[in-house]
Amino acid sequence: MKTIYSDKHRLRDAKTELYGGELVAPFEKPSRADTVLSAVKKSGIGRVEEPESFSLDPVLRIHDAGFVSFLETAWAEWSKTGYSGEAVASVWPARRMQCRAPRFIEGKLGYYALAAETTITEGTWEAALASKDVALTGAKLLASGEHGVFSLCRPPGHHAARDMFGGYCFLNNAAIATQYLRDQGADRVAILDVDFHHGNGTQDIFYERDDVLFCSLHGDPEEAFPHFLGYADEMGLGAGMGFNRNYPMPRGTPFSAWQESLADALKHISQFSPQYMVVSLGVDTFEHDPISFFKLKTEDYLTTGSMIGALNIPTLFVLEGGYDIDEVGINAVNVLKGFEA
Ligand code: Q9C
Ligand code: ZN
Repeated sequence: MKTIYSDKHRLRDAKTELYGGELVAPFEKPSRADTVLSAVKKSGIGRVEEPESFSLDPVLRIHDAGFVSFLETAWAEWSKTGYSGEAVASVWPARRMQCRAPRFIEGKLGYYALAAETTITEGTWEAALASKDVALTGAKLLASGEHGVFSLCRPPGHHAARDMFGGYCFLNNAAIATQYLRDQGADRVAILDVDFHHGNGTQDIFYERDDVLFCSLHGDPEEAFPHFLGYADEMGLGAGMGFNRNYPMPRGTPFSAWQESLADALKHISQFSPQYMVVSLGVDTFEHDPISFFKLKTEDYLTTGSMIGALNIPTLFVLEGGYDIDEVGINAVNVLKGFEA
C-alpha cells in the first residue's frame, strides 16, 4: 500500500494548548508524523510519495467560504493586534446571543472555533492545506484503481465542521476526500471513524445525506471530548436518516467490547455497499494514550485492520489522532498491515 506524506506538516508547530487550566506543549505535535512515517518505512508495506497540489475547489465543496478565508488570514489579523500569544478563542456566541461573525479577529475566532485548546499560529494554514492535499492525493489514487492507500495527514481533520475548527483540526481531510470520490463518480462512500474521539465534524457535514454513511466508534460524549455530539440516538436527518451511526463506549473499554462495535459498524457498511470506504484512522484508542480512556493493545490494531480488509472495499486510510508518540507509528501501521494480509 502506498503512503502519501508531506513534510509541510511541520509548519503546524503550536507552542501552546489549553489543557487542565494550563497552557501546555501541544499533544498534537510534529513528532507524531515522524513516528508514523518511520514505522511505515520500517514495515516495508509500500512506497512513500509526495502529494499533488489541489486547488481550493475540493475544500469549498465541504467548507464554508467565510470559514476558509478566516483560516487563511487569522494569523495575520491576530499578529497585527499586538497580542503576544498564539491566536485562540476566548468568547463564544453562547445561548441566546447573536450567531454572526464580527469584524475583529477575537470575535471571529470565537465564531469559528468549537473549542479553546487549538490555537492558530504562523504556518497553520499552509500545513492544513498540505494535509488536505495528502488526503486528496490518496483519494485520487483510489479512484484510479488502488485497493488501499494511507494518507499520512497532519494536522488531523475529523473535528472540523463546515464552518468550525478545533480539537486540533482545521480542514476535514476525510470529508474532503469523501466528497472528491463522490465527485469522481462514486454513488456511495462509507466513512468509518475509529479515532477515540467522536468525529463530530464529519457527522455534521454529512448528517442530512444518504450518499455517505458515517459510522463512529468513540468515548462516550458524557465523559469525552467533544462532549456535545456523538450520542447513539444521532441517526441522521431527513434523507440522511439511518445513514449516521454512533457507538459511544465507556471508560476502560477493552478490545473485546470495542471489536463488537466495529463488527456492527462494518455490517452496516457492508449492507450499504459503498464503492469506497474512508477510514478516519486515529490510534488514540491505545491503552497508553495520554488523553484517552480505551484499552486497545498494539496487536489489536492488526485484528482491526483485518476486519476492515475483510469487507474487500477500496479503502483510504486518513490519519487522525494518536498521542502516545512511542507507539502511535506501530499501531497505525498494524492497521494497514492487517488490512493487507
Ligand atoms: N481532557 C483528535 O484526536 N482535548 N483530537 C481533550 C482531554 C481535545 C483530539 C481534552 C482533544 C482533541 C484529532
Ligand atoms: Zn482523537
